[in-house]
Amino acid sequence: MNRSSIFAAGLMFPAIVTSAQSQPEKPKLPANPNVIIILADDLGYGDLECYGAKNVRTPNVNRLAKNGIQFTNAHAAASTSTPSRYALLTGEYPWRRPGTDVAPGNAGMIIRPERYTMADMMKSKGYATAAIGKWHLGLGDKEGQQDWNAPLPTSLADIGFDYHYIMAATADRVPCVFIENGFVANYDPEHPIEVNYHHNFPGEPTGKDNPELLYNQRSSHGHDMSIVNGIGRIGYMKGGGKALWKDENIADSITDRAVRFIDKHKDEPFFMYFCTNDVHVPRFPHDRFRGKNIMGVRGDAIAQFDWSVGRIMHTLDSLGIADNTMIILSSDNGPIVDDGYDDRAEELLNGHMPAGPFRGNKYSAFEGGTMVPVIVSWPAAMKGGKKSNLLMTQVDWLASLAQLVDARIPSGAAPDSRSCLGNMLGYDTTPAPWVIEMASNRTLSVRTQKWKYIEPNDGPEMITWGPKVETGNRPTPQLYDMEASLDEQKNLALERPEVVFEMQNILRRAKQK
Ligand code: NG6
Ligand code: CA
Repeated sequence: MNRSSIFAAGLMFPAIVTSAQSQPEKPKLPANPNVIIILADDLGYGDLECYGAKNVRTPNVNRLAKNGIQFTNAHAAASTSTPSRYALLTGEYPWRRPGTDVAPGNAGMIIRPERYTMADMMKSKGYATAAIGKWHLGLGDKEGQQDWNAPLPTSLADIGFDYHYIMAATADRVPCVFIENGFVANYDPEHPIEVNYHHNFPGEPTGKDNPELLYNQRSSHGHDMSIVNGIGRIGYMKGGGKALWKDENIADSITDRAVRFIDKHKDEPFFMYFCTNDVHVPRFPHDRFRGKNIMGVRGDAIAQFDWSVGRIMHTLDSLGIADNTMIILSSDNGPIVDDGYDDRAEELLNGHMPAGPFRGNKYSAFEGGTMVPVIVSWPAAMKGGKKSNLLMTQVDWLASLAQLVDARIPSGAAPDSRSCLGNMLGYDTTPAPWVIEMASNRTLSVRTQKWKYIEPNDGPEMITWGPKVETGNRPTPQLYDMEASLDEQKNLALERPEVVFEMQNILRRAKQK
């Protein structure tokens, strides 16, 4: 069996929603459900048991899928974090906006305070709002100008989040501290924090000069600047003291804050944007998970992610609010195995395929870059246990939630977002007409339910700076029939020029908008 047919077989499920079926009836929706977005980091389409993973158990996510609809053709807007999250929260494609590429930990706010966000929208309807976990969209007014020893002048409160407990960027980027409501959590005045992405601070060790200090994890590429917790990072930082995170406790810290937020707001509608650090590098799960999975720390991190999901579900259950809570579970971009640390993830895959049947990975223009797991569950409003192959993009979630809570989006805001609420809840089987995906080098692709078009790009076919990943770059147009095969191997551009033309038109018109 080839890759596609193994996965096609693994995807057999009792009820498959396709665009060919007649429209199910629109249910009467209960008012004001709580909404939780659970966004994993670098979790691949093939990384969950309910999506065919064999080497790792994900019982909590499986249960969520049983309660809801599991989407098999849903896309992040970009194959890296910052642009993908930008699109999800603003409803604007990231390629319209310069400065949305993978951000350093001292980036200024990429979503400017005046911009309308999903959180603003939920807040406008009286929801209590929170962002917890990975942020990666900048803080403060200007790159490199933040004073990390004082409250930040601009942060998530300026874009609609009442409560926020976040990591500024990624676990592999400084500053390695949590920031709670705009100020370093657990701030240690004895150890003032300084951050610089260009120069080290005199006398501070680095992974490059002091590899003997990398006692927790060594780098395979990059990650050779400041050392925190025995792990080399991107960027230089000094100080932090008690405020520095311990990587093994990140999942516990953020999940605790999520549980507390839910508990505090159990009697009013709330919106929580919960972003895990799992399964991004450095993968350094808690001892409870460590050493349990045959795939090593990457498998342990998937199990830890599943645990976080389980704690949130359990909290909702025990407070009696699970029924009227809509959970949307997904990932910010496709998976990657070696992303710069020597954690043996590659040699221990044991046949596991993080991107499932799709070609490419995080960073790619191929589908593996942006095809993500998406599960939507809301027990009070939908029947569970379905799969749906309807084309979907995370860009459309802002307008979908606006429809859900009956919010008016101000004109000009969320320009690319079109409601797909009916798809998400299973009462509308008309898929998105097209979605656009952006690779890490900003190459654009267009997907329709059937076709995938990748615009020509002269760059190298493999990433040259570390990860072993196919970029998807080719100097001529690529066109793949995704209904014939999921693996993007057979380029039909020369055989089907009329389809190429149509896909190019979609892209041209979208760019002109
Ligand atoms: C890359 C990092 C990688 C990861 C990525 C962003 C190196 C060598 N690699 O530059 O480890 O941090 O950026 O990932 O530094 S993302 O999921 O947040 O987009
Ligand atoms: Ca990511």
